[in-house]
Amino acid sequence: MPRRLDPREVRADFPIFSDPKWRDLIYLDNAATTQKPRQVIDAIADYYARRNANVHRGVYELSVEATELYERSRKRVAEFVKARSWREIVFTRGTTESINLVAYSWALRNLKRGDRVVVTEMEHHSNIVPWQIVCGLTGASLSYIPVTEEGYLDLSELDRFLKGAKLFAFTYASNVLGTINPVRELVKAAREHGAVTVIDAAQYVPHAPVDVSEIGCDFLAFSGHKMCGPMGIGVLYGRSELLEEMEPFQGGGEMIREVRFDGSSWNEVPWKFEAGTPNVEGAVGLAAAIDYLSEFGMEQVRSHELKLTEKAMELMAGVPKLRLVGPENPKDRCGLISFTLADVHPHDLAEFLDAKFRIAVRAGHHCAMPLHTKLGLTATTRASFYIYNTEEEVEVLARALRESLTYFKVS
Ligand code: C6P
Repeated sequence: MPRRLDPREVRADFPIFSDPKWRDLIYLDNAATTQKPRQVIDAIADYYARRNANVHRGVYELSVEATELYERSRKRVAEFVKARSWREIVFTRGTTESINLVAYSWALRNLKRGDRVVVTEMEHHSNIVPWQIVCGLTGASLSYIPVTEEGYLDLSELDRFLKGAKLFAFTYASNVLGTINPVRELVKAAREHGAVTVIDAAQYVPHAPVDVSEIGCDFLAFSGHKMCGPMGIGVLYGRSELLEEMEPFQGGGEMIREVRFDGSSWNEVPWKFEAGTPNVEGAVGLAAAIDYLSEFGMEQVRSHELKLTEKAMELMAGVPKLRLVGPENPKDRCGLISFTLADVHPHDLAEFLDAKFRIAVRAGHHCAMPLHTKLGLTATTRASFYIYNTEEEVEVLARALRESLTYFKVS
């Protein structure tokens, strides 16, 4: 039986919410990074206190145990996203590095002048800039599937976009619009056109069940720190056949089988892509985060966030001069809401919410400048939810937004 997700009980697991300085904090910046439960903090402390050694190197017991712990974490991640094998899981520093790994190890070697890469207009910079760089180096071109006014991908010309495309990279859920994309449909279309698929799942894996084998994508990237895990650890899921044929991303220790003065050969997958001493602490912390989230089950995580999103959208619709961006139907969103309030600058609004109500939200372009340009905005304010957020916090947010109108003298 999964543990019941009662946000008040969940909060007790997160030391930051009982810290005297932050006890009254309303933390609504979970799309940027989530807070960490004691279970994750303890797992990391335990690793350093009792199990720390370099991995894959020592023959002594402590190093063997550290290696087992690191590799067990990989298996836990594989299970969590339903990969066919733990060999399909590469540890990286985060979503950004995972996408760059595909850009440099796959795209740079497989693209040539005249080839086409397709992304969408709702991508985070991490899923645009690596492709711009690789297209610049190879002479391939980059095209963008448009976003509709309602905040969905305009798929009316999907076939035209994908005709002759070599690679299709898209986000599972937008970090600005909240839109959850129809990934199965997108992967199916890409496959019909022979394009390799890369899914940026930074805003989805932390919030709902994911089954990479069923989705059928070639690559999928996410970050540990957005799902109760530590910073500096992320994951690239890659289909075995592709990882096998790819060249390494970086060179150094760990990723080699043999090094000679006249050349080197590579280690097996996935270690071929993990040059240097890996982030063992991060992998251990991520596995602890997965264990923690699994106590509730990702279905429950999703339904809790959906409930908060529905309530927030309903209450925010009643705030004059507040404009939500993204789909009107909360079911089409992950648990985040970006908005503008009259012509109040999002940074001023975020500062006011923090100073007066202790509400932490993000303001700015959220590393999605092209999307903001498309929306005709320079910045938005964003509230994003997680398992420890309550309906009362959503009510305070709505009340605070109403008071902002008076404070900023919006008429
Ligand atoms: N978005 C946000 O506040 P990293 O930094 O590598 O862990 O994740 C990058 C990234 C990639 N894709 C999407 C959809 C993302 O949302 C993010 C991170 C944070 O929206 C920080 S900019």
